[in-house]
Amino acid sequence: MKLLRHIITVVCIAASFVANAGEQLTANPLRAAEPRTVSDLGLTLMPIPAGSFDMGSLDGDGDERPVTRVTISAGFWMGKTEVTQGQWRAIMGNNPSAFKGDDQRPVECVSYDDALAFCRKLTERERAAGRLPDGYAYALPTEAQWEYACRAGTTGQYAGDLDTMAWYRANSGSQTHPVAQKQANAWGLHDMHGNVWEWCADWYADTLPGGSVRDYTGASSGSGRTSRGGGLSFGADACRSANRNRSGVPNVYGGSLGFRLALAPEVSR
Ligand SMILES: [Ca+2]
Ligand SMILES: [Ca+2]
Repeated sequence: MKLLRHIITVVCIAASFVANAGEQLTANPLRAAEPRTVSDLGLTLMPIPAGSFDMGSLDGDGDERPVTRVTISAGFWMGKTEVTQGQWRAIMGNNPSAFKGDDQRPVECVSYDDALAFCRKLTERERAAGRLPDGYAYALPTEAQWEYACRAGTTGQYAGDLDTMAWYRANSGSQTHPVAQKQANAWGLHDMHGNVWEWCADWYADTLPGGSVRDYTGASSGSGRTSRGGGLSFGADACRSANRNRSGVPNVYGGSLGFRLALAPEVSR
């Protein structure tokens, strides 16, 4: 009888493992850890695994608290670099940037709405070409996705040595630089610190929510969106992984504000 109970327990555990594995596959069909490319755009996206991290900081600005345990429930892809001027022109047919002269420089002088328009157009194009998995779309990353990807498993102020990784006030010469010249973080992402600030999808919230949150998406409404990572004319403090910035909408833009793509499960906002 004891043996039988033991066998039943083992079978039940095995069955639940198989069920969970199946569930996970359904929820996240793209968990294969391979980069994705859109070759005619020279666009590469790096795989970001599902997982949990501590969002925020105890020694930063007030809006970085309380430190919040965030679970990213589905793997996604994050642009290896900021969207470049060449990529922008290929999709939108113009180049609004202040710092021109090299198509590998990040696009800037784009508002939040401009960035969303780019995401929508690229999504339509790639979907029509059959290159997008069901339920996934190009989007701005949420703040949580952005910070998770920026940290790439690190818990300090930066994901490595700032001068090696970032163009910022101390070394940029007050201009943008072609993307991916500085060292990538552990997940292969360049210029998360510095070069241009990057729009995130969320409405800016004055504080983090605290506790444990699954797939945090910011405030439900507001008067500004968030941008992250610091930029060419800003100091080291602005470039910290946890630093948050409120940027106005819909028509705020500037020579130090650009964006990077996420390819993630589609959400309605
Ligand atoms: Ca950046
Ligand atoms: Ca701040």
